[in-house]
Amino acid sequence: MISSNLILRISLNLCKLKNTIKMKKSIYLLCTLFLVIAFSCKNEKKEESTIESTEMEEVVSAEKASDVKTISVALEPKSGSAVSGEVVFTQKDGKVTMVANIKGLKPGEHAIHLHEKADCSAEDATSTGGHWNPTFENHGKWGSSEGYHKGDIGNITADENGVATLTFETDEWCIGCGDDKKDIVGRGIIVHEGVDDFVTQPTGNAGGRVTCGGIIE
Ligand SMILES: [Cu+2]
Ligand SMILES: [Zn+2]
Repeated sequence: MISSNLILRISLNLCKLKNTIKMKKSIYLLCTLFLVIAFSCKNEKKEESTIESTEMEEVVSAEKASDVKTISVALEPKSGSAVSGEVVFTQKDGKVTMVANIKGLKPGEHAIHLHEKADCSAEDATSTGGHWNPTFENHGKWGSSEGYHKGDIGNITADENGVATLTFETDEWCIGCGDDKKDIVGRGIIVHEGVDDFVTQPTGNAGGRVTCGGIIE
């Protein structure tokens, strides 16, 4: 690549040449052409750098404004099941959105909860402990006036192919904020064999634990 400065120098020299020798049409044209190229190159460079710095400013201010945090969790089969999936938690503007994609389920409803610990080591996932309940309330349906655990997400429905998806949003959770009553980091995601009845204490009588994932930063 020939730099614009070099082109500019060549064109200026050509212009001098034009003055010393008898004016020739071709030299005059070349001189003009080079000058035009040189100046347009310089202008392009200026525009490029202006666009780059504007884009960078926009990215920085967007990050500051929303402070987005994301954790992706892989679910592993438990209790001899073939249930697996992925759960993504995203914190933005003071809310956490959970998007779950689960496969290998029996068609129909299944309970889904956050349990106390991110430890999925046990074959039946009992190593995750009970429902995450930092506010010491009764088990119940999310939002119920009679109380609910902060891990009582509810039920998901698997289609005839055993696939279930869920989008759940709340401002009662956070990702890594350090507030024991809100922070989901260090908790476990459990999907059950059965349905949460929202009544039976303290489990919802949802049966075995068929898949497990730890929420770890
Ligand atoms: Cu559970
Ligand atoms: Zn519960």
